[in-house]
Amino acid sequence: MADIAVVMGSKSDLPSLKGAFEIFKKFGVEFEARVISAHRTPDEAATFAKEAEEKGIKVIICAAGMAAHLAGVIAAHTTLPVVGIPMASEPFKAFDALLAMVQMPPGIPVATVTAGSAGGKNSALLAISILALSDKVLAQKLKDFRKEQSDAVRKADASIMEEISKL
Ligand code: RP5
Repeated sequence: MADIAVVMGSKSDLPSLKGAFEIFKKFGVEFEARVISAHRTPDEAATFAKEAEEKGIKVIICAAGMAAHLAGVIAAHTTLPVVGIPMASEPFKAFDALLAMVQMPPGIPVATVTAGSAGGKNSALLAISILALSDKVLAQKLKDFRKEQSDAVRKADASIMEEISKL
């Protein structure tokens, strides 16, 4: 049973989500991925959101670009936490999608992360931190992950002068 659902507005959004799926695999979190469009398949968007909680999903991540209504529409039909990732498109890059996601009217929140692949990775970590509130094993894995990151920076710090001397 999936704890986390990742919904993308188009299959063209998939490359930006690679980091999210890598994080889920690293943490051993069950997820499901769907392609559902707020505009092209609006009935599926509403049905998915209405049924998600009963299916056992705890967090929904939505990736969409352009007039990015997907996360807001999903959030309108469920009280589960919804995380939005703005996707880049022409001509405004991800700025249009960012505003569409972050500017939700009060009462229907969407936790919006940054655009693109960094947003994909952070959406996964944010969703896992929500699950970790009631899962001690996941909470420890998050702490271990942070330590791994810190150790990598310390390692880079220890060798940076030597690297520069070789330039
Ligand atoms: C949005 O429009 C999708 O999320 C995608 O980011 C963007 C373009 O979709 P495609 O034309 O590539 O299907 O709905």
